[in-house]
Amino acid sequence: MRIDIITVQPGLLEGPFSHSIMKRAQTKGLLEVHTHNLRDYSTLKHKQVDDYQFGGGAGMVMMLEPVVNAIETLQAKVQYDEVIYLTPDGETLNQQMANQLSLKGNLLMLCGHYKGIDERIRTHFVTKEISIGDYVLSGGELAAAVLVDAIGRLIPGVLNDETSALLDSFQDNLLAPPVYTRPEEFRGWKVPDVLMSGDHKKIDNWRHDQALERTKARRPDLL
Ligand code: 6GU
Repeated sequence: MRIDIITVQPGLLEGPFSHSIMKRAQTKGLLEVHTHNLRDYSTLKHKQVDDYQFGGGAGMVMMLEPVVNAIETLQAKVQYDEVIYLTPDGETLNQQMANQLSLKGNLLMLCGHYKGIDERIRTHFVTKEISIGDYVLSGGELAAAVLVDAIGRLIPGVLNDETSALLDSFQDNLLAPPVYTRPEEFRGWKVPDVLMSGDHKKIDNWRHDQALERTKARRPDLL
């Protein structure tokens, strides 16, 4: 999969993909992430990319021309399955959306900033609008990083069997059960007996019961 990200803050996206699983996905050749500085696509002096909004009001708006220039330059090289705009008024990201997007070949992401982008970009270029939750971030970059991570780890071959995405919270609409590791006892706090029993059928049943109980208690909306 190839993911291109258009942003006015490319520095914010330097860290997130250079570590751990996202790094491994790229090293294995399963994921390519390219960031593009929107300013490089401005033809105005001072590389301007934002302007005052028509009708008045506080806050700048990302201009049409640099964004269109960036999108069309990239589209001339790559066939994108979706052009995604990261915005707090988009559809809220969930596991099902991440699953669906992980099956795509190439994605183009556009990070919003300031008051947002000129509406004509949304009308004529954007195919999907995604938010990562009901709170406001200063820009779409951290949301794009979250989205790339959620998608990237689902690409076949990125995770090994032990960390298989199939065992994750949400993958079956249940929260994950509690987990324990050594030592078996610490300050008198003991690991549940069933996990030390060696009876895998019993352990599976216990984990499923715990997952169900936890979901009922914390996220009944998922059931
Ligand atoms: Cl995608 N962008 C911004 N600026 N804030 C957000 C968001 C996106 N998702 C949740 N909050």
